[in-house]
Amino acid sequence: MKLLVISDIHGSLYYARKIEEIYKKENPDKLILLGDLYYHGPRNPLPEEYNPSGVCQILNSLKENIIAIKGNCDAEVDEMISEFELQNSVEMNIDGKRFLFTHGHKNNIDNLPEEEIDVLVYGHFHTGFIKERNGVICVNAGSITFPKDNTKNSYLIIEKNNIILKDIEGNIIDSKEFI
Ligand SMILES: [Mn+2]
Repeated sequence: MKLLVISDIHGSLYYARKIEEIYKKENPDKLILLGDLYYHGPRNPLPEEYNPSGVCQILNSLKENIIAIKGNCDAEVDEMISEFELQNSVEMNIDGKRFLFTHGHKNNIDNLPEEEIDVLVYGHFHTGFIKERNGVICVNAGSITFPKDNTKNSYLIIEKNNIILKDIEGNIIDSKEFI
């Protein structure tokens, strides 16, 4: 199974179209969205082509294959316009490893979850990385729209026991094998 993981779109139609391109190129089985889909949020500037309903149209067109997590900028009304469910977090067994997908404002590398997991995957901080803490692989997908601290606009691929952090051109930034 191939997973494409994207976080923190924050209402940018420009980057939602990039997601469509990446989706076609990578051809994943599932697209996991880690939250902060539509609203730009009071801590961010307006993104390129701010158009929450346009972003929603693109995401709804991919709804069959979307697994979506709710971010701290995602409101009740966002759940109404989305034709897919927004969940608080999702646990998944991938190749025998326990993955927890979450937005990151509650659980992150500095606040590991109480559940026993092998890999924690989140966004929220807009800084893509792959690290390890207390035996847990901690992966931040970064933000497709608003990268911070000199990181790149990024996304993740999880496939064949590998977690790969890529920039939007598909160049590998970092990767980690999990066995
Ligand atoms: Mn957030």
